[in-house]
Amino acid sequence: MEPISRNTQLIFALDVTDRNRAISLSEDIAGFADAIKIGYPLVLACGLEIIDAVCEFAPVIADFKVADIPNTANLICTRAFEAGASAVIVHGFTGRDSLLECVKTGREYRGGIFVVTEMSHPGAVDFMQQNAHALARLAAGSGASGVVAPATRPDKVRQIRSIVGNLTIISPGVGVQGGSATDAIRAGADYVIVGRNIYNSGNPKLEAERFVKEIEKCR
Ligand code: NUP
Repeated sequence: MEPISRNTQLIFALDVTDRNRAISLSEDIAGFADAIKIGYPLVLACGLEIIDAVCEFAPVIADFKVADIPNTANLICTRAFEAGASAVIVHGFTGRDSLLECVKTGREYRGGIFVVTEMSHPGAVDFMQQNAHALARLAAGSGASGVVAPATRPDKVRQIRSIVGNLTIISPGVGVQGGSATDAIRAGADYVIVGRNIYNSGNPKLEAERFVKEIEKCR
């Protein structure tokens, strides 16, 4: 089962820390995004309950980049799904046992698990890049729903697509980080993740719509 359904191919990264702003942005962007990604900045500021509040507008992906022993990974994923998340982002570098525990927890909640391969920032070349293909292979054999791959390096998205087959690829790094939404989609991403370019713009709704129209041109 797909944790989110493909329509606009845009995932909105809601990295603000004020509850009212988070809710009003969710309301504004809901019609343009297939999911809203919530991470530590918002959850640490407002509590886990914010997931349930945002779920009212769009499916929520909890970007907790889980990286722990299997038991703790299970406890973290369980909290995220219990709070209403449709999917959780986890790291794969902790190894097969931890990842399989996340996937098992996801199945129990009929939720998705996305595995980080290579991150989008420059520092990803220090350690992650050398292992990105192995992480993609691990994800492909784990039963995870998909992977996270860098829009800042469309060539890597293409390589990761060839490894993961029809697994879902979600791709951050568009806009402020330098990546292009259309390049990432053309390289094989199913969804692009956009945060600052939308929520820091003067008109977030219009900016989200602009991204959706840009992505549409790739179809
Ligand atoms: O490799 C990754 N790069 C990345 O930017 C993996 C991520 N999960 N992210 C997240 O995507 C990052 O934490 C932020 O929430 C979002 C990108 O935001 P922005 O650069 O569009 O503001």
